[in-house]
Amino acid sequence: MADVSEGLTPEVLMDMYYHMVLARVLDDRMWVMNRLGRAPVVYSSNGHEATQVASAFALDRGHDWVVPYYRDLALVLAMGMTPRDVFLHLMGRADDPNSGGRQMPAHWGSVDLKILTTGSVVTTQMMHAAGIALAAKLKHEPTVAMATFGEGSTSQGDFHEALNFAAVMKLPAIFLNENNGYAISVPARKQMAVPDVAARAQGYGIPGVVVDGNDPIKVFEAVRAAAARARAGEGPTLIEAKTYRFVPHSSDDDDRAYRSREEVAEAKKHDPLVVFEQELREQRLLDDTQHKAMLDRAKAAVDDATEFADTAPDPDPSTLGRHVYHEAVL
Ligand SMILES: Cc1ncc(C[n+]2csc(CCOP(=O)(O)OP(=O)(O)O)c2C)c(N)n1
Ligand SMILES: [Mg+2]
Repeated sequence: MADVSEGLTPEVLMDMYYHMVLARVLDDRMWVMNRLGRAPVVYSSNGHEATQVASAFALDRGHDWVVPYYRDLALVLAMGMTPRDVFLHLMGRADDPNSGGRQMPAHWGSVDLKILTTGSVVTTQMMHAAGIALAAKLKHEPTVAMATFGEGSTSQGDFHEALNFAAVMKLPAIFLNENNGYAISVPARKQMAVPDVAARAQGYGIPGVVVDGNDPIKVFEAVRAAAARARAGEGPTLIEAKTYRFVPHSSDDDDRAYRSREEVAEAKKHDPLVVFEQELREQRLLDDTQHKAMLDRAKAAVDDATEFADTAPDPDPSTLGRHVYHEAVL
């Protein structure tokens, strides 16, 4: 963090750090709820927080669209979703703003927050982002659409189609790859024959940028530059944020089957929360008292969300067919 970039005031840096801490604390609690049998499945942003929070902060939040995937807890929090919203969704409650308890956990969606609803089929979100960007271009609106996706998802045909279409049409889209090195148990080297996802941008005639996904400043700068390019009518950018997930793929996965504990311990030396905390301390923006206050604030928000969702009502079974069948059928 040699120089503080434009837009990254001390307040913004601290707010970014708070959202990273909040995501981690919330994520840890989701696992507890799963192991208690209170939440069916968990997909974590644990390890991806810098990439997700900084990319959201680099957008015009409330105006630009994000088209996320299941791993994007920290991203949706940074877009404005609350811990209560997340827990209502996790526990499938009637007031879940994502889907009224109808989608499985980690299927985000909010019209108000400009978060497009998440599909389970990976990489379709890239096409959806291209579609939103096309609509923005046709309507002459200064809107940017950002899709996020894992590196394993880049083996899908949708990756090619979305990048090619967006590039040819010069659409205001950002394709942000969260490269954590694994698609469940499959390492990236078995998934693609090039070391960098970003290298593929060349084939579509658009910029491809590799950034340290554990450094929120680097991610912020890359996404902000891509958003400016998109708004200037110059077309999409492919950004590859290299990061790591510290926990299994989901609460149904046992990662000991495919990666060593030593590898995970080594990766944790670059934990984005620790790296950013150290940077903020060096910049004298954070001290022990503030650090504790921030952790306490996050824990209080997560405690409140847990209790709130735990006692919230389930959806009314008579509404089961809503949005699926005509209601009169039931
Ligand atoms: C089209 C499709 N194929 C397979 C799956 C099953 N699946 C769910 S997540 C996943 C791995 C995706 O890995 P990656 O894109 O690297 O994202 P990560 O979970 O590592 O963030 C797979 C294969 C799916 N949901 N959709
Ligand atoms: Mg992956």
